[in-house]
Amino acid sequence: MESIFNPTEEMKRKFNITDEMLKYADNACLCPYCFGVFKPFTVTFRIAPESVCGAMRYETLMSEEKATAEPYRERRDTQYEEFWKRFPGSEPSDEESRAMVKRPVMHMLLPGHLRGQFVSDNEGFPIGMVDEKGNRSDARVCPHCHNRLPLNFGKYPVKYIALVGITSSGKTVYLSQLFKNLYMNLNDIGYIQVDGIDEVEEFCRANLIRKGKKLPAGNAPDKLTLPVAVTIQNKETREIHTLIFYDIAGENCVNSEQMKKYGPFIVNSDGIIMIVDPSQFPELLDGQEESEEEAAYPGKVIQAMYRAFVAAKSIKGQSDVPMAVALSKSDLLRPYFANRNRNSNIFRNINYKEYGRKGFPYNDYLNITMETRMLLEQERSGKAFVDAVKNGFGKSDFFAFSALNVKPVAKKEEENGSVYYIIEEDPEVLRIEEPFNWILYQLGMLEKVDKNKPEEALDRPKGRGLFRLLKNSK
Ligand SMILES: Nc1nc2c(ncn2[C@@H]2O[C@H](COP(=O)(O)OP(=O)(O)OP(=O)(O)O)[C@@H](O)[C@H]2O)c(=O)[nH]1
Ligand SMILES: [Mg+2]
Ligand SMILES: [Zn+2]
Repeated sequence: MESIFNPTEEMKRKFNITDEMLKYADNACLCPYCFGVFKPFTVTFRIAPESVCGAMRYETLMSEEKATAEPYRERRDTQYEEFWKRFPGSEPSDEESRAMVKRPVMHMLLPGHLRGQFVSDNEGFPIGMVDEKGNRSDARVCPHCHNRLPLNFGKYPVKYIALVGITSSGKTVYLSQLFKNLYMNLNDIGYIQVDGIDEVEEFCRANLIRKGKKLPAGNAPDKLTLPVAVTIQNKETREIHTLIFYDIAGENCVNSEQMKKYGPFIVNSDGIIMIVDPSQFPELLDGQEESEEEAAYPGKVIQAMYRAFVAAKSIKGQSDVPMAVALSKSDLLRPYFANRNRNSNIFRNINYKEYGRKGFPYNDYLNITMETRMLLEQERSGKAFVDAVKNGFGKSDFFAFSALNVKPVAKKEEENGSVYYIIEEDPEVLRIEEPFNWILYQLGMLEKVDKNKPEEALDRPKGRGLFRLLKNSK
């Protein structure tokens, strides 16, 4: 299979591999589901629906015809089933996905498998194939777990971002609101979304945040929420990245048995947004929150993260994966501040107009990170938490946001008495984009900008070669 990266003229003809396509040949791809490694030419495809020989039709065929039809025969996909067996009830169950799974998987270049020719997009990236019956399929699947890959997956560098935090800390509400506002936020920082708009819409639809509607129910601990892929472009440097977001159920962030299963989604992350609930620091709520259960000790998640990153990867002492520690539900902190500092930045959104150019709003970040950290450090438990974060994660910082800016009201389901929450006013967001912007900044995808120096942008932490070249040539 290796030879394909240096294919003979005959192979190029046979598989329709153009020289233009070969520039993508060495892009390393890490499956967003199973984290198996592959490359754009070793990816597999589900054959086109028109090529599939249905089970009933197959039975009617003569034996010689059966031999020819066999590779195209509808079948069970054991590799796919094996993957989803680990996450009961999480398998995509819509009709389209169920039908798709029956279509045989085609390893284009492996001997003994179906053959076809690659089809590329207008830049030469192989996005599909045409089989020997002449039918085209764009359904690219991971060669290891056979899950459908996001559009263009592997064409651009991929960054994985996991959301972690205890149950009910606000991860799903956060992600839904972040996505809803993504388009505008990206514009504020000089980016544009080029792919994944449907995926983002689907997540927002499935986790609807609207006045008078039920807020999303908590994620079931055993469920794997499907990763959401978003492709974004920096308008200045033209660099494109695919981001993969994971919304991990709270229980799976603290329970060590579950961590074995969900650990890979965390360990393979390039950035972590760790959401902490103010109820984990009761002193911040000035006694207003009448929580029925004791919130998990805040150090519990950080301990689990430490085990996942530092201990599992045998790094001595510290992980350098950027971790944005974000205090959620900041609207609940209003009473606390009303008695102390009325002028906190926590309740003010970033004013991007104050910055002469687009990038990572650095002054805002300095203020908020200092304020949040001081807030947490006021009590001994918060101080211990901040120290634990800093001890395990060299690149970590503190943020505060509200994804609703209204207090949800608890209601009881008439039939079974189970509790759900609704909001009775239109939701607003407060600084939700900041932890996300900070991750982009840490990953070298965003340059910091200063309020006072609009002309001159400061250096990014990890300046990319291309970016430096562009800057120096100005
Ligand atoms: N006051 C306030 N409450 C919020 C906010 N965001 C979420 N909540 C409340 O917190 C609850 C839990 O939020 P989720 O986003 O479902 O929590 P989660 O972290 O995804 O929880 P699991 O899926 O169980 O891990 C919501 O139902 C709301 O009642 C906020 O910004 N302000
Ligand atoms: Mg959730
Ligand atoms: Zn896979």
